[in-house]
Amino acid sequence: SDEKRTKNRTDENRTGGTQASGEVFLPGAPAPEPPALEEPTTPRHPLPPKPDQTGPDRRTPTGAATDLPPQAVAQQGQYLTTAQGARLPDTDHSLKAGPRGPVLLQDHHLREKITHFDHERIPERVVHARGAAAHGVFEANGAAEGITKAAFLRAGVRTRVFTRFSTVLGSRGSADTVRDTRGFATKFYTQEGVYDLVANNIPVFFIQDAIKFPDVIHAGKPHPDREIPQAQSAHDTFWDFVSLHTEAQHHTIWNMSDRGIPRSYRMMQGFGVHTFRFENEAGETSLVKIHWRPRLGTHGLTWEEAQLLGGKDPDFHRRDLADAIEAGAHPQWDLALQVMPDTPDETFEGIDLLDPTKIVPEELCPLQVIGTMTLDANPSNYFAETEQVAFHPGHLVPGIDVTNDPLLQGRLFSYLDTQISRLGGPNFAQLPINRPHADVNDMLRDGMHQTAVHSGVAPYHPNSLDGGCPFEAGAAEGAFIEVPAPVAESVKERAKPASFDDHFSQVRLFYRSLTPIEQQHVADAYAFELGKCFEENIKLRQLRALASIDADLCATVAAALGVPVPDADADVEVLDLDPSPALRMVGEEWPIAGRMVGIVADAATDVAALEGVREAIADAGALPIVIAPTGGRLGEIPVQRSFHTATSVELDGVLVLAASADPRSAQLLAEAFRHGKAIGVVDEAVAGVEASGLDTQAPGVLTGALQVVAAGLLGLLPRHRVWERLELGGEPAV
Ligand code: HDE
Repeated sequence: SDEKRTKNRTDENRTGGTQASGEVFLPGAPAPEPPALEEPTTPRHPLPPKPDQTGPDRRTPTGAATDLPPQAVAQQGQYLTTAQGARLPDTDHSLKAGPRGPVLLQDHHLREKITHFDHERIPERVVHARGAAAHGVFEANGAAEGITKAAFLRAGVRTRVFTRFSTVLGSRGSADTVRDTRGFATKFYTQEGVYDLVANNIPVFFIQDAIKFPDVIHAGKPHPDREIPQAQSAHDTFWDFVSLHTEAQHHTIWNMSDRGIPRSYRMMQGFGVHTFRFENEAGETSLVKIHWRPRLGTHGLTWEEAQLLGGKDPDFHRRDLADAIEAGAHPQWDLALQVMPDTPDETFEGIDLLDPTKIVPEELCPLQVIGTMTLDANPSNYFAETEQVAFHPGHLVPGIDVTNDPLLQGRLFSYLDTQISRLGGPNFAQLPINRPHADVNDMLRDGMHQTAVHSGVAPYHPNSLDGGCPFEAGAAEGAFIEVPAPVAESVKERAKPASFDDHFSQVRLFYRSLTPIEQQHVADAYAFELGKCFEENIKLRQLRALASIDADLCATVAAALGVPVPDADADVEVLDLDPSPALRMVGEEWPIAGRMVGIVADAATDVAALEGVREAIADAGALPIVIAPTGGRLGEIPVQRSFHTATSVELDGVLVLAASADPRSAQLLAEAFRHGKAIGVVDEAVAGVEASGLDTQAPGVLTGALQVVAAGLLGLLPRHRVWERLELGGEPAV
């Protein structure tokens, strides 16, 4: 029955899934019958290994790090056993003195089962607790060869990767679509050891020194008395901190932009934040900022969409990633570098490269693409992989080294430290997801959860008893040797350089680089977040910071809060830097792979026309979703959403073949309209949808014959939204 279940899941969902129930079917696929779930009957042996339960080490073509058979990592075989392998006759009844009698302490199976269950949870991450991940491959194009000797960046080298996306503030069960920074951490299983790129979707950070990390996180986490609000920055402690601590203003304005509510993990940039030091074969070094560029573009949700999704589908981003991969729409990112000279002062165009609250605008230092990552496989087991993966910015390979950025230096300590408590000891590198694909020959021994059976008698260096093995490598053997970067002669002090002092010029640069609709969303976000604060002084202090950023922004937010516009702090000097158009998210066109188009139909719809339009949508790379008043089928075509389960917020466009007087249909269209979604209405349905209140004359609402409307709608999707409609005030301001 397991085999059957796996098969059902795979065959049907692979054809284009976007719904938990797996009710997504691309046209042309055989009309699926409701899956016949075989009732379990007689034990069979041996069952074939489940295809998706091999460890990550087996996903690499370059060799496994373990000899464990797949059966060892998942339940397999004929009969249920205890953890010791004894076969069990009954796992549903405790051993009792008579059927109603007291339960006997003697019942080992009961105690083993419950005890194991009692310890199933491990502590969640102190930050980035909520996440979703996928396996993939990174292929280098060789453009980095002159900059770094890292072997995995040589032309054509393919390296298996595992990427975990996350929110920062919320607990493990919190909603995906909250306003927050997103983590974007990638483990490269290179032949020179694991390289972790532990990035965020925002290129700057709240603080300039790691010693303040507990402060900013305590301020952002729920209030310690009531433990609310969950996964939100819209509360007093957060705004208290960032308004007092102005170096946080840059990161905060990025959070207030639509980047704080991404449309999808697949549509996020990633940034290494810090500057890294790369070294090439000749020993020449460069200072480098690292970027991930999504092939699908960088897109946000609207605020109302994010709110609706928080209730209707709190797993929206997790589902979106898993479904897209399962449907074959494998997301891709280009890895790109900003390469700057390694000068003694470690600055570029006046920007201190050790200051993690500063970007280097792409217009000043263009990106060079050095390879592409494709995420092509979902994890088989959330706990074993997504939960137990452990990233560390100190997992480096020859050719990539750190700088003295004081934030990065603190991170180098923090990750291993937190993982020892989260993963219960120092041996988590032996977990399948964390195992390097390079040979490991360490002299680390024993400790909690040691699973290796080390041989040899001399786990020390130097030794003669084990023949001196293992030996130290030199540069020629690919050793990781720190770049001998000079350290300035100085005195010990708790201080920061004057070049870290400008907390506002780049914040203004960010705001003034945005398009008007993006700026409006920023203002709306501040108005909402500060509106949720109770302390008047905190609001006023933050408004004063906004006054230094942009007077109009400050005035708009002050008006929404109903408080007077404060003067900017006369002591704060703000430069008018050139805007950076690269910071905008609006204005270009992007591939539509995995975009969802709802098709509203009913029993009277011409089934051949419906099938034709589904094919057209699928051929364009998007996913058609059939919506009808009830579940079931229209002809042979399965209905994927009924009016009960359909929601506008999962759709990127809506095509109406049949108008309905049902208020849920009207609501779906009204929301799609407010959120700037492309809408197509066939001639026969125009009167009906107008009667339900939709303005069919508005931008991005297309009417006409089915083929024309469908083609027009597909033509609008690459823009992400019909921005003109939002600019007309489609969505309520706050
Ligand atoms: Fe992290 N961060 N961080 N962080 N971080 C963690 O490590 C920390 C920072 C980032 O999916 C923790 O294993 C300090 C910047 C990601 O598993 C912890 C400082 C950036 C993830 C930690 C920072 C990040 C983490 C919690 C300031 C972007 C999730 C659990 C000095 C460049 C990784 C864990 C995953 C996780 C510490 C700042 C990215 C506590 C002290 C800047 C993507 O060690």
